Amino acid sequence: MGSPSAMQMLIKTFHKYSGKEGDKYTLSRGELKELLLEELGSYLGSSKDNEAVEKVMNDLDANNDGEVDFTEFIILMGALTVASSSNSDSAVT
Ligand SMILES: [Ca+2]
Ligand SMILES: [Ca+2]
Repeated sequence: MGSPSAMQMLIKTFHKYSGKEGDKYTLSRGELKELLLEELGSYLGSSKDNEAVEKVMNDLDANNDGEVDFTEFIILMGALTVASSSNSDSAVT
């Protein structure tokens, strides 16, 4: 079918935003916010505010360097997959 794998989608999405400023391979606070609002607006729902973004950022930034690297980003995607598994009928392996 030619549809990219979930992992390829993640990598593509990550790099679409991570390259905008500073380190090309990490998401700054601003880049993460943009990614969340553009790609995951439906997940954030009514909480599209700075506080929600800050919370996600703090949750994700495991090593507290102020940037979200790809490893940390994957953790978010894992959490979202778990959170949305109840209303999703697609199996990701
Ligand atoms: Ca960056
Ligand atoms: Ca980090």
